[in-house]
Amino acid sequence: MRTIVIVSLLLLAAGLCVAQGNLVPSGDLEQGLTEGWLTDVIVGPVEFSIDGENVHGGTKALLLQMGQNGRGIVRSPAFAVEPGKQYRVTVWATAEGAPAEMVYARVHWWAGEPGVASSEKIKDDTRHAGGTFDWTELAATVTAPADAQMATIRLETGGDTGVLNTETEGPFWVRFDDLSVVPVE
Ligand SMILES: [Ca+2]
Repeated sequence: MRTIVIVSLLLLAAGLCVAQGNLVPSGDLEQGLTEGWLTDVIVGPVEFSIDGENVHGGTKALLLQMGQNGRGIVRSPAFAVEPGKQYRVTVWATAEGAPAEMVYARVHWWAGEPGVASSEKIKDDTRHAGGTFDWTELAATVTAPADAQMATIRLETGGDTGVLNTETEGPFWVRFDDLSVVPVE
């Protein structure tokens, strides 16, 4: 009887290990931009804040407020990935006056810990959104390249150098919440 109980507990533990949770630390933004999160102004002005007025889940969301033609990114802490493995990336966003197709999340794959000595690899985007829209799920299923060891997720309002000359009619804001990266089993 004892053997059966132990085997059952081991199977339960194995099942819990397989069902991994969100790989992004503080992806729900309830603790704000904790250690490892970075903000970057691509074209200013951009103000980054944690906002409790309009959220998708919990009581906090990330707010980016851009001046006309502004562009900003917020980068998640790095997390380990397995080469060749598929991951489901989702984030919720809402915006007012954003440029077309400029609101999305982007995966950066790294051959090591992100930094000066590491190499940045293929980039994959979630679905893009733009204009004025209520909370919308932006998602994609992505595959880690053969030499990827780590990944970061960038929440963007158009951080690509190729789109910097896109003009907006005026200031605009974008909120992000509930960023999640989960291995596809
Ligand atoms: Ca939240």
